[in-house]
Amino acid sequence: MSNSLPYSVKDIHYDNAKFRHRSPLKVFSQSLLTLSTKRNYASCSTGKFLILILFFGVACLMLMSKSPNESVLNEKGKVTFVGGLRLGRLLRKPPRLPPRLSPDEGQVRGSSTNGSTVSNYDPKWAARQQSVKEAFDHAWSGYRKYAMGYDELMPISQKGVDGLGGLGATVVDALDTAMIMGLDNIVSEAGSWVETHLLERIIQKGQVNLFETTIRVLGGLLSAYHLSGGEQGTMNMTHNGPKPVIYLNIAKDLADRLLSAFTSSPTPVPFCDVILHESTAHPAPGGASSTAEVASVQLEFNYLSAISGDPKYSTEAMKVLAHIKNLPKTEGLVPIYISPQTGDFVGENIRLGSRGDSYYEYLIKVWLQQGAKLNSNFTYLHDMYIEAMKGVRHLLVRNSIPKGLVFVGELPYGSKGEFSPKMDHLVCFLPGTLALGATKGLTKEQALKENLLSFEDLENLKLAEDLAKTCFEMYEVTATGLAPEIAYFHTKDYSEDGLDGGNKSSMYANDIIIKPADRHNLLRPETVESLFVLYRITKDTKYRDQGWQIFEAFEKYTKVKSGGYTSLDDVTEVPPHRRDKMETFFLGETLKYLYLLFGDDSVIPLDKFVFNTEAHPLPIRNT
Ligand code: DMJ
Repeated sequence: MSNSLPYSVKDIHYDNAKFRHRSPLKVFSQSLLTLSTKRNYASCSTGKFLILILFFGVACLMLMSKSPNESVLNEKGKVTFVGGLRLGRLLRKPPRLPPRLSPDEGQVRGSSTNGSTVSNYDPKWAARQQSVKEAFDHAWSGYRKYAMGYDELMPISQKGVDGLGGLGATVVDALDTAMIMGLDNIVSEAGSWVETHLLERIIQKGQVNLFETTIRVLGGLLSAYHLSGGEQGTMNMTHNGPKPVIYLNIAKDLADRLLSAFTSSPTPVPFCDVILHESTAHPAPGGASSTAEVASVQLEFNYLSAISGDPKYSTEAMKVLAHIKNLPKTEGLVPIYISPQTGDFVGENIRLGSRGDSYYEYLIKVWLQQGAKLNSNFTYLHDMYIEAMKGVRHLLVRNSIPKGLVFVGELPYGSKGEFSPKMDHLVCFLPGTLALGATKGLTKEQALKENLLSFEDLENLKLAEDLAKTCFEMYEVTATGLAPEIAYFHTKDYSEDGLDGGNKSSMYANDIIIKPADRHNLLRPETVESLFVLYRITKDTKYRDQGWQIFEAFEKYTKVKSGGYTSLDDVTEVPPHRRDKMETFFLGETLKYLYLLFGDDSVIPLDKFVFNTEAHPLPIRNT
């Protein structure tokens, strides 16, 4: 895996300066110079000394006239002419590894307390980023006061609940967010809980879901390992909490048990439930696993193999995708269930919402993680992704009426059945994934300049921007400014009266239909995730403004005074009825993406990291 993962543009320049390529001519003239200098020291006569000065002068002129206009930005951002530097460079010692940054420097460059580096610091966004950091602190303080060690906080009843198998999921999900925000006290608290309790829990606990445990707990541990400097040559984001190897060892123990989901199955499709203390696994009650679940554990298992040196994790996980490659699909789209017993898809229900979503996300992200074009073994993933997105555009994308919002619907009975204009909030991961897949993490401007965007990329980027608008309007259209769990769209074939979101002044009030059973909000991250990715890629500040508006609505309606934030029952009424649950992904994802959206682009750059589906950043392989 990656040996050197710079966190800021400034550091990339720094690295490049140290590892600059040296031409054979330079190497030759350098040794000649070194030799003559040595000789002259030995026998110093005036004649020889004059010849030496002459030689130096000629060498200088040759080098300066070769590239008079070549210039670089020096470390202070000033332009320096390279020609003038060359003599110095010839005499420079061979390149050596850059020194590890001191904790303070690391803070400024990678994860300063306000998260902004010098390059594009803007006080307005720095202040907003600070507000997100305070929100995270408030969320954590409620959790630690009332629910430390439980999976989730019930902020209104002020107690904890184990909804995910009892591995303290909030602690692990929140840990890398605290590292990125530079909240050292929280890193210490969470880290020391992990060190003291997590392994014991893993050894003792019973049933957990393979997918949820992988993306939240394993993913959180792996990110914490990386961000705390686990890989040699990379920078630490924190010096607090346990040593990185502690995270790695716990991750290995957990993954060894989770592996039973793969090894007990008669096909490459894993069972969905694991009994941790027995290291055994079994299928879900109905028999089938969710397609998104079995196909969204590969980033984590691949990275664990890379850092542990044991290929078994990656081998098992990648068999799933290689197997799915050969299954029949509908224009690249897949049903949301798959059977571990037969290895085939079950039913015909196609959607990009629950149980379907991250299948598509991981196709492109695993390809990116594995070095994309560097590694042709995984080209099939890119092909599957491109075909699927073509299928999305052809079969699932429609426009609402009267105002023409672009949305992604569902095919509950396959491509021959009726189209449903239903879109889960979960689908709002798609704009970010489409934009990332198009530019591979570069800015749009850069990708266009370098002529890197194919026709498919451009189509996908356009769809990304249209869908991001729709996802934002799902918030804007409600009385609270927060999105419902599910929206329907008014089309020529589908309409329902009197089910608007409660914000009569929204121009899309008649386009978006919100049914009573779908009006809850679980503090989900997908829209702010996409706003973050789109902002990084397009640099359009409207995405930041929209993110801020959403954050303010969370602050207004979901904040619980005594600590924590809560899910809501109904976003269409004010004040909304509160649900009493703070999901782990509010700390793991929602607040992390908002924080990054308002901060400097060089923190966790998108061409160096992929975020797993729970927002835990993992480095991209660069060899
Ligand atoms: C998270 O656990 C993950 O993002 C998952 O892929 C989908 N659902 C939640 C957040 O909404």
